[in-house]
Amino acid sequence: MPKGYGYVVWGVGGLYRVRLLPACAAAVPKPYEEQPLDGRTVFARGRGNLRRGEGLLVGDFAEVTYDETSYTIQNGIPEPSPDGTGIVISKIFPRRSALIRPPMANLDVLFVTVAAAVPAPDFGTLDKLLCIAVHNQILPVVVVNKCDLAPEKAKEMEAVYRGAGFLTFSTVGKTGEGIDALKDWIANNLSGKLAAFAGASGVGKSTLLGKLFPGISFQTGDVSRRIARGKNTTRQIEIHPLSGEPDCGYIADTPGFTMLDFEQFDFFDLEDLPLTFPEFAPYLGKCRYTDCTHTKEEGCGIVEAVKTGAIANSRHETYLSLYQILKKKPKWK
Ligand SMILES: Nc1nc2c(ncn2[C@@H]2O[C@H](COP(=O)(O)OP(=O)(O)O)[C@@H](O)[C@H]2O)c(=O)[nH]1
Ligand SMILES: [Mg+2]
Ligand SMILES: [Zn+2]
Repeated sequence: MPKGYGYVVWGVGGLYRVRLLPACAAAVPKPYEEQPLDGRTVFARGRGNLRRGEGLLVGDFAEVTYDETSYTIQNGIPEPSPDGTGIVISKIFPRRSALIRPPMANLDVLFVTVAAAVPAPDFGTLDKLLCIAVHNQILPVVVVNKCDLAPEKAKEMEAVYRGAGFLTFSTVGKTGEGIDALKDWIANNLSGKLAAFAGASGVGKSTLLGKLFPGISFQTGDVSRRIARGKNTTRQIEIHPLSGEPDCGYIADTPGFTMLDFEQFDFFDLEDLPLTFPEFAPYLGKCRYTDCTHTKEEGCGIVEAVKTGAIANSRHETYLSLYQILKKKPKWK
């Protein structure tokens, strides 16, 4: 029976869509011989323990097995069955990352969007989201939008996050200023990868997505709002290929992943906290006390660095507040 490989790009109630890659795509395990449905996006159902849907996530890289009932030849071209008849997701490959909410596998890059003003930036939530990305091996990219509304503040934010080691872009979504640099980075760094935008409501995510990916029609309305309205809507996450190229990147249709979606989930334990602040790395292991909590100790390299300005005060403040939260978190899950 033919087998194909591709990304699960959509799923609802046990029915999925898989974008089957052509043989030349880098992600396809070799050796591989061309199959009738290569390059097509097909409906499919999960096999066995994948059937109930719990095992599969949008973003999964999957093996798909199909039989002769799964397509018909029309004008010499194999057309996949419109309802996924005969097409089964037979295997999922190990994930590069997995999030509980938003439920998504293999997210590689998270653009964390924040406005310089309107809404006023909430650094605690922004930093927490960056920690969650770092902890889950997802590359966070900071996008400071609405720079027109508060140029000085925007510069300051850019300095803080760039200084902390994050790739940082400044944009004015409304006019398109700064978009080209972001576009270039995306064009050069997302091949074969999956990216999403997150950020509080109103920071300009939809505006940016529209400018960055004019060919893709995203759903409107915030995911979190849809969750609030009805159940099971979280399954409607969709990932869009960025082009028709075999090794193209993908962008998740998440115009409204607000911070909240991530917040109660995918959190981590206290001992992991310092590791989620990239700018702490040079100091870790060098404090006077081996059990240093980096909150207020004498001889703490991190506390010292905050004093000299090498680490931004606002970042350390977030560290302190997350430290208090995680201290109360039970060790078991
Ligand atoms: N002044 C200014 N307004 C912006 C900018 N980007 C987006 N907006 C406006 O901010 C509002 C919210 O934008 P939207 O993209 O819907 O935000 P979302 O909720 O994050 O998707 C809209 O009225 C946009 O026109 C910007 O860079 N500067
Ligand atoms: Mg939006
Ligand atoms: Zn310390």
